Amino acid sequence: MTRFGRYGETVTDEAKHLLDLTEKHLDIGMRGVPVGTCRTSYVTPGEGVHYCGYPIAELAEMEPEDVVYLLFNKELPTEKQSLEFRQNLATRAEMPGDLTPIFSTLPRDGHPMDWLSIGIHSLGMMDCKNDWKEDALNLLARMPRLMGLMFRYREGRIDNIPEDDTSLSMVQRFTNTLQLEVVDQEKLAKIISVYLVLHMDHGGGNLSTFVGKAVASGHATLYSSIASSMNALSGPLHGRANQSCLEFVLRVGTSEPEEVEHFVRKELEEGRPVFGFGHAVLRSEDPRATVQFALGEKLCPDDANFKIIRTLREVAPRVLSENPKISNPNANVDIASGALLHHVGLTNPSYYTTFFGWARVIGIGAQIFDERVIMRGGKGVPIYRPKYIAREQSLRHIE
Ligand code: CMX
Repeated sequence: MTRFGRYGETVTDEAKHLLDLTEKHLDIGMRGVPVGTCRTSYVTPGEGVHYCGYPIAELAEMEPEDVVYLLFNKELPTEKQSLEFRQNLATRAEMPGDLTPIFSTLPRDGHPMDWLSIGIHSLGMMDCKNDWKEDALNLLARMPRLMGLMFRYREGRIDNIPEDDTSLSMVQRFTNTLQLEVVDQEKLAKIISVYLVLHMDHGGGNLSTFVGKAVASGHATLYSSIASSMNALSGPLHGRANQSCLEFVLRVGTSEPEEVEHFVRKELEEGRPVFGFGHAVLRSEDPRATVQFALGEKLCPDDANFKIIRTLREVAPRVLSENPKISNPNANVDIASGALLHHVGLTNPSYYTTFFGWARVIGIGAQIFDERVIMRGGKGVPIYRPKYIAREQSLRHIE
């Protein structure tokens, strides 16, 4: 019997309550219902996400390229493998065509996630190998340039865009294309690097990953599948929560504990969520939040927004704990990422989900590759077809 996970559960242990399916499992968005297996990552209530067995806190400061290698190869690279992998990515990085005619006609006030989805679709129309791994690696190698170009076209900064130096790291290629003037480039690179590693993967069943794998199961292209994932990620209940979180922090506007507590209580009284707190699976502070708080203490302890989230971290869990319905009153990943990005000059929260999307292209790409090429002895998972049970309305004309 296959054993997996640090706690040595068996696949059968995990799946056994499939046998106990009852009506209470229906019309709940499949929450918690096992439907497959995942080779890249899993989430535990105590330690959060693990990539290929490594708790995320152990990986956070690594180079993103090495973590990409881990997700695709299920082991960390040696120094030699790391170097060869970077060289390999560099050979894939050149854009397969010109995005100018596409990006110059998109509405600038359209949401950046819609731009990202269109950008990924466009890359797929320009060059698709119809090979799951090749396409996943090509796409992730082209993402830094795509992201940088997208920001520049949206902002109308289309003159003198630097050439893409493919020998640079993924993060440097993005910052090199973006050319933000006012910031400390080293800090910017560090914050994006940690952000990317923390957000690459989060188990198999989150909405965007599930959607990407479902679309791929019908043998749509890798690019169409991942563009669909990005559309799923753009929803305010999913990836766009990180945008809402910084908007929330900006609304708090003070780091004075009593005033913050007053603000939090008022939000709850008026039926609004306290953003950046709570989680569907975790039952302690998300280690991805802990890592970002530590990074903020190092890089920007006196930043006004960082001071707000530091106070929120002290105050909100205590207030939220007063409601016994709330399973986890602690900070989640979104509490800190916005404040850090804002500090280094990425001040428009509507962009934040695109960073999340950039990171997830990697984990979702690796999961699609596993499902299409590795699972079921190489046959791949069949086309998704869950069962919906007929309700009385759909049976109306049957006597
Ligand atoms: N503020 C206000 N109410 C909250 C809350 C919060 N931070 N966290 C939980 N609750 C409420 C839920 O809305 C739910 O209320 P109802 O029973 O009226 O529906 C109740 O407490 C129980 O919720 P739960 O079982 O503890 O958590 P859920 O799995 O239902 O929800 C989440 C998880 C993240 C949607 C929720 O905690 C929330 O809305 N948080 C604020 C928004 C946020 O920060 N989102 C980013 C999530 C990041 C991530 O997923 O990694």
